[in-house]
Amino acid sequence: MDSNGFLNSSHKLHLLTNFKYVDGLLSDIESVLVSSASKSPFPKYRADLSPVQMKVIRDYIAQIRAQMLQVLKSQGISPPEPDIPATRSVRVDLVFADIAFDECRPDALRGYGEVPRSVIPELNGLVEEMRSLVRKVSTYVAEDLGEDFHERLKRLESTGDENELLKTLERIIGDRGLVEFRSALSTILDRLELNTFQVAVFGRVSSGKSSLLNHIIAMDALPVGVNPITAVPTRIVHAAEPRLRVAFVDRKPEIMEVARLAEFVSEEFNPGNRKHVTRIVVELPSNRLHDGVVFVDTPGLGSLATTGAAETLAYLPQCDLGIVLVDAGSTLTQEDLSTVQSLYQAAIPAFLLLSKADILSVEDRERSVHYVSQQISTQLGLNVSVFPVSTRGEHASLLDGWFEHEIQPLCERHQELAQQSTRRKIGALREAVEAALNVKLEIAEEGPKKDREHLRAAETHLRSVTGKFEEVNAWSLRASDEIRQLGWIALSRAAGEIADSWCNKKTNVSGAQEIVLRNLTETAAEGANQIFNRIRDLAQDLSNALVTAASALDAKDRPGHEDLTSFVKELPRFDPGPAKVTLRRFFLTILGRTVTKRRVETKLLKQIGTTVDEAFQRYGKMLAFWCRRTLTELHRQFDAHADAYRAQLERLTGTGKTGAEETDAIRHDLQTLSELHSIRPMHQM
Ligand SMILES: Nc1nc2c(ncn2[C@@H]2O[C@H](COP(=O)(O)OP(=O)(O)OP(=O)(O)O)[C@@H](O)[C@H]2O)c(=O)[nH]1
Ligand SMILES: [Mg+2]
Repeated sequence: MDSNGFLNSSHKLHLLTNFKYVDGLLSDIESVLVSSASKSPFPKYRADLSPVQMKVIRDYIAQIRAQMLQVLKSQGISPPEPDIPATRSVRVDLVFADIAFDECRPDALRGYGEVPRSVIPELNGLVEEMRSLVRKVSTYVAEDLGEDFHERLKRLESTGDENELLKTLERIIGDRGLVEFRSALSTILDRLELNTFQVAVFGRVSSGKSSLLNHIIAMDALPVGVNPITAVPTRIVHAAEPRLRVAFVDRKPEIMEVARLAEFVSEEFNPGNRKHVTRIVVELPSNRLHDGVVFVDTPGLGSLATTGAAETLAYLPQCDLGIVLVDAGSTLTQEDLSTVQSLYQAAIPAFLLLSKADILSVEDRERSVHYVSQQISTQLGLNVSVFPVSTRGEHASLLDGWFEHEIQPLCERHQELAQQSTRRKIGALREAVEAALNVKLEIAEEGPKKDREHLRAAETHLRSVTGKFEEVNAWSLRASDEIRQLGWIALSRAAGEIADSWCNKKTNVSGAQEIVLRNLTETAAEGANQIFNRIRDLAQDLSNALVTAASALDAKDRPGHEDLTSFVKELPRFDPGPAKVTLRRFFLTILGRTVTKRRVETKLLKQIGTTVDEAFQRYGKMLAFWCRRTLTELHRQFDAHADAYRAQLERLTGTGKTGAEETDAIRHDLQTLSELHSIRPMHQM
């Protein structure tokens, strides 16, 4: 200590170090106190402290801390600022939790002996459920907390009655820990916030999607170019000031200038979405965005497509109106047809635009429009409106005219429908929350259910089908990959059939062409049907499990039997490409079938080997997209019900206790909800 009564810097450091150590010990004691009150199933300490003792210990801890601070202050020592963000620490722990659950997979257990086959689906399901929960917490922590439900609701003041009920639901979900309803609430808020009528633009790479949207919003906001450009779906919405919102898988969303869009959206600066962007929203003060319209620019489809194409396909069923662009300078492909078909199957109205119409003469334009309409009608049996458009010079009036006459009126009408649909969703959420509260109350009053067997069975059933997702996903990706190699098998089959008929002197030249095409199509269809059946079976199993759970719980939002299978929609068509063969029957057929077959095979390989191989490669890729899209959609639809059922089942079969205070609070919540009569679910409207 110097003559002024102050310690030197080494003394101060020593003091600070020891105080920090003591504070660490006090934190340990605090965690002992917390743990004796915690609901951990693996408590470390026996709860031998009385509530009074705990309180007194806490008070002493507070006093020791206050005095340490006092001493430090008197010596002019300021405690250092913490530099580890709590969110980071929580997320690191969650990563380890995720790994630990993954280590419980049947595969990982094999090292300790064979796992009985009958247990595997349930075990897989258990791991899947646990990891999904861990991931949900992690995503929640990564979200910008400023973007929390509460804040979002505050910004939605104008939604009137619905807002009041939503606020109440948000509070109850938070207060009562009903985390299973967070995703439903989030979906409703998404819809309300975007107030959405989502008009999405689809089409092959470089068909002019981004240019079209730039013209509509009268701003060069989206990057355009000749190579594949757009890599991440981009939403464009109206706002008073221009700004860009980018959300990421692994960190908080960022707000920035619209000029930085290309850094996140383009294949050049964000190849394969390396920056892990989950959502891009461009806010612009454009007049055409006024009526709650959201335009969505999507990554291009087709053989040149980037990884973003899978995301485009996954997003497709969610839009309200689809615009499919076909470059006037190229021909209509199978891919274009299948995009139109997917929209139709998802009951989404579609327009087909012949883009870059400026490169065609007026007559050619008309001819092309006629040709495209006819192709769609003959190949898909659909009537889709086709319009020529352009973004160049005076030709842009085509695009403006189409937008004013076709799109604006639809947007206006749709707003009413969107509002009705949101009201129904809010009503359904309210019912589900009420059901959860009633169960909590029932358990508190009467204790856990006695006849738990059928509840447990429903729980196990749900878990086992959840486990099948992983299995079917891996299997179907492998199967679509195998289809890519089937080209030569199809040709070999065709060669065998041609050889047979030649040796029997039956087939003429045109017959060979027909045999080849039939074999190519049949081989592709066999592989594809296997995949289709397996995924449809899964959908059926999932539906059954949901129905079992719903009836065990006597739930009102019971899904129909057909519900999930209807998401397994028709497979993409196989397109053999220009597989034209010219074969002439030769006299060596007298040498027998084997020689003839080999000879035909060689000819086929030479003439169409590459084309066929490419066709199967392409088809395999399309099927892999289809599988991913279908399974993602199934998972989403399944979880929409299953999350709430699992939580209810767990409540009914678990050992959780509810205190008297909590019971009163639940009663009060139920009362508040019943007083808010303004929103009634669908079946009561
Ligand atoms: N002649 C003509 N060219 C156009 C028109 N619209 C777009 N282009 C050109 O077509 C190319 C591709 O345009 P983009 O708007 O980037 O196409 P995209 O469909 O968004 O492409 P991806 O994002 O890669 O899928 C660019 O070179 C544009 O200049 C048009 O109306 N007429
Ligand atoms: Mg683009």
